Amino acid sequence: MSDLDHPQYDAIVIGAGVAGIYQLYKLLELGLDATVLETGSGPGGTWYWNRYPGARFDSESYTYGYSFSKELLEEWEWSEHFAGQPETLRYLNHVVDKFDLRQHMQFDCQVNAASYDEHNNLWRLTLDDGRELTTRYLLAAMGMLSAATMPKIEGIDDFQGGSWHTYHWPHEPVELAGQRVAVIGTGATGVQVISEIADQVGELTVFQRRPNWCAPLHNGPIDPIDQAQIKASYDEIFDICRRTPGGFLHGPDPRKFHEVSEAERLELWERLYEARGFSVWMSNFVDVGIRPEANASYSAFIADKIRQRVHDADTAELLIPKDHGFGTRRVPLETRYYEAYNRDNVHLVDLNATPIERITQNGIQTTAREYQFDIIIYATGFDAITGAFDRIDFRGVGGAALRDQWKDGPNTFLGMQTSGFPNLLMLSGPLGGSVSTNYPRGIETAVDWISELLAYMRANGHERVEPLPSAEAEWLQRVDEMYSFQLASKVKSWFTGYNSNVEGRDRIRTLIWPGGAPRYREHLERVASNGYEGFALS
Ligand code: NA7
Repeated sequence: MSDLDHPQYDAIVIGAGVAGIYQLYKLLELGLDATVLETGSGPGGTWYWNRYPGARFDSESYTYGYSFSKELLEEWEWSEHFAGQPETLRYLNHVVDKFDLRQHMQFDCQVNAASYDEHNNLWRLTLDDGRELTTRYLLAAMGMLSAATMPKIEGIDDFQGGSWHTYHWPHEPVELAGQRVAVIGTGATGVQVISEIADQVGELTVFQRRPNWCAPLHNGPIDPIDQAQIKASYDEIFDICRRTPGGFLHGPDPRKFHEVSEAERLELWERLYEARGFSVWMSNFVDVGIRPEANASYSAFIADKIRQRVHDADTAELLIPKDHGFGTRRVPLETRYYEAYNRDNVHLVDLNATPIERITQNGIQTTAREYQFDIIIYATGFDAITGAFDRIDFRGVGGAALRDQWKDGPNTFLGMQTSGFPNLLMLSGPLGGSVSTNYPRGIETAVDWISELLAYMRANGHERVEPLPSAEAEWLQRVDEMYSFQLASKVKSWFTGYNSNVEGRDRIRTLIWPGGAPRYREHLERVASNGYEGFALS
């Protein structure tokens, strides 16, 4: 066969993050000729890029590592309950080297376009270095929060000091001591940065549009006794993660809000506020995310916690969300975040009262005044989940553009594939379960399922897989219906695909599977055991 009709690779994976690394491992295990293409100069994805001060897990470290290798679990020692970015990046590099994956990875290369050649049933990729590569299967592992978005504010390039989006934080050390620093954005990232640098910088000014409901992370070092305990209980840890909706160690309290007395409620809530990690969000009464009065009551409880921690009453009120209830957006976990505002060198600017007019040479001009800065940090978030797909010109059958297909909202079956794009398999695809779960737990599910699909196809002589539009429509309806019960579905956030800085993203979309990991896995298992019902295999 000529080069034109025979693909160079059996499989190309785009992205060398948590998903791409494990997917590559499985593809090689299947005996496929596979390569990974990665924009960064090394593996790690999220943990390669997000080098901003304070970047760390909100997942317990020992629930974030891969579960597929007992030897890896045994040899790796996390130093903290919630590891910082440098440690996680070291871990992912360790995995890559341990399983000899680096030789199958190509760094510093950006995929610009990928089009499906129907005649030859292969994908043609165009890279920014001018190369063209072909593959039978194309695995999208670009990450769910990898398309960083800058705010639409005039004058960003005029600023003479240092300024970065947190995702593009420099690899070289940044001198913060004594500097006048601005942070724009108070999502999970902004909250981590602010908490970390408040006592390092000269002056810190936070520009807040909407506050979020933040709660204590309760991080700490893992001592040798805990370390031994963790290693001895990995089976149990992963078993709990398999059973909880979010893939964490924290599952809901089965009781409903109205079933218990106020004293019992307060007892649970005080306990949750003192508990590690996402307990404060995920171990609550089952209906706090669904019933407005239950949610309002819990939100009032957390608001009082904020008032107790912030000395200045006006500042405390500004930090308490008024437009959404607790847990309806991503809950940032923090270490002394609210206490940062008690420091004399930390200032809060409410952008609703005084919006930013422009960035100037020297700083930020709001409707009230000009602020002078040495550094501006943009913690302004991402074009979530579909943004990474939009940045590559994916063309399916008949040259149809994926960007057009998903313009009014994505359609997929199980989050794994979208119709008209055969053999394009998505590891963190929209409407899928991996994007609403403790990421590596969701990713292992997706990678294992896709790998089994590829093995099945090979065993049955199939070389092309694509979802049926009917299965896709049913799936979207199911996801929509489930999501409509949740208070989060009405709130502007990256969960609902809202991003004021991106054309066409200034409205709510259905983006994630909301039914929890166990139920998602049931769907995957049912589809697979019925001979991949809902997919056309040929
Ligand atoms: P988020 O959670 O999307 O937060 C972005 C923040 O930036 C949020 O506070 C936004 O305010 C703010 N923002 C965005 N654009 C602007 C403009 N133009 N002006 C002022 N403020 C703005 O992103 P993160 O990086 O914090 O977190 C993303 C995920 O990464 C996180 O959930 C973790 O899972 C890891 P808004 O709320 O839109 O008013």
